[in-house]
Amino acid sequence: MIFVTRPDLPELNDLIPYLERLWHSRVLTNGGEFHNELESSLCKYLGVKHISLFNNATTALLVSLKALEITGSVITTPYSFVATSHSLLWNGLNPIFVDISRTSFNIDVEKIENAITEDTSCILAVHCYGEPCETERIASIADKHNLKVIYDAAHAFGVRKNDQSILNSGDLSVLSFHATKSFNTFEGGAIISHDITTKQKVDSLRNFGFQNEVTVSDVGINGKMNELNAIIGLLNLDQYSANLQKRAVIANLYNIGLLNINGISIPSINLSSDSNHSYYPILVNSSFKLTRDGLYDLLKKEGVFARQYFYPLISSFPMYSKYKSSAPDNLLVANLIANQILCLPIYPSLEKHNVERIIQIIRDIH
Ligand code: T4K
Repeated sequence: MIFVTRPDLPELNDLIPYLERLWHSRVLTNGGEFHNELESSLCKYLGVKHISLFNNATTALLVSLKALEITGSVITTPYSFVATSHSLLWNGLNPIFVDISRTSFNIDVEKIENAITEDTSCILAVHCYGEPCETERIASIADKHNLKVIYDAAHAFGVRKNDQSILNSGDLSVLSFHATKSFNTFEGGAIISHDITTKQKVDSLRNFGFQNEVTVSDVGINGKMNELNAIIGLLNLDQYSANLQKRAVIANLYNIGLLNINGISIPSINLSSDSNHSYYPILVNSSFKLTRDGLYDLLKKEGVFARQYFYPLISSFPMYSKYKSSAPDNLLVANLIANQILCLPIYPSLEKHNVERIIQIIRDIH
């Protein structure tokens, strides 16, 4: 079986000296040496000021909303992993879904202002598949309406725009280091903040709300990353650039192999030289010989497990469908894309002959 992704792993031999140090120190979590080293290495690698590591991105999303004291309703996208919107409900906030762009699959900036209500306090946008949102335009809307901006950057590790890390946009950004992501710590995540006061608040919320040994100042959570995950992160960071090259080679093979197939379109993120190639989405439209689901099934029969990220839309899950903004006629593009999307396998150890086989299966149908 070829899966949509396979995690990058460090060499076992490289892991052993770290494990020996860990066993010797017996500092397993709560801000140990590997955790702190990973925070500073990531700041340097990503080009950001402050990073707070988390046990996963979902907890980091919960904390980001809490840290900015978001209230009322939040403008967001229905085209994401369900954790994006779940973070709102966990904070007692109401999602307002806005349709997405046909080309980037990110929130459609043209439609944000119309969706803002009196109790809107924040925009929670997603850099979907690592494609940067229109951050300048979102910033000017947010300034005009006095809104905070949080970016769910779960897919956007290492992505840069205008020679700057995309993570420097908005008030906070959240990364995921889940096993399926282009940079992984098995499970993990992070919040990027731009000033030390915000980082300290995030760090305290990540640790139950403790200010010091005897003072708890807020309803925090246990969101800490442990030392084992941090070690995996340090080792995976060493090989990230080499792995990115391998992903780019695979994306290029698909880009060439899937060119000019009637009914298959290749979104711009796959063609961008700034992409981190964490996903390889294609759109299967009605001029293709099979439906999207038909192609998914056929690939599966051939041992290729592609994924329909993101179908169904978040807005169609029962806990979200009751919101007014979930109405399909408010989310026409998102519904269209969700029905056509298919993410093909992409990961550094995916062999060339397997990529060629996937391309051939699709070409043969054509
Ligand atoms: N925001 C956005 C925009 C996100 O996409 C996500 C997560 C989050 C927030 C929340 O981040 P975390 O709290 O997870 O840090 C996966 C991931 O679980 C999830 O992290 C990810 N997005 C989402 C898009 O995909 P599944 O249920 O589709 O993954 P799963 O377990 O089916 O794995 C996919 C394939 O990867 C498998 O078929 C085989 C392969 N795989 C997976 C794992 C876990 C492996 O080979 N080894 C592994 O250990 O959700």
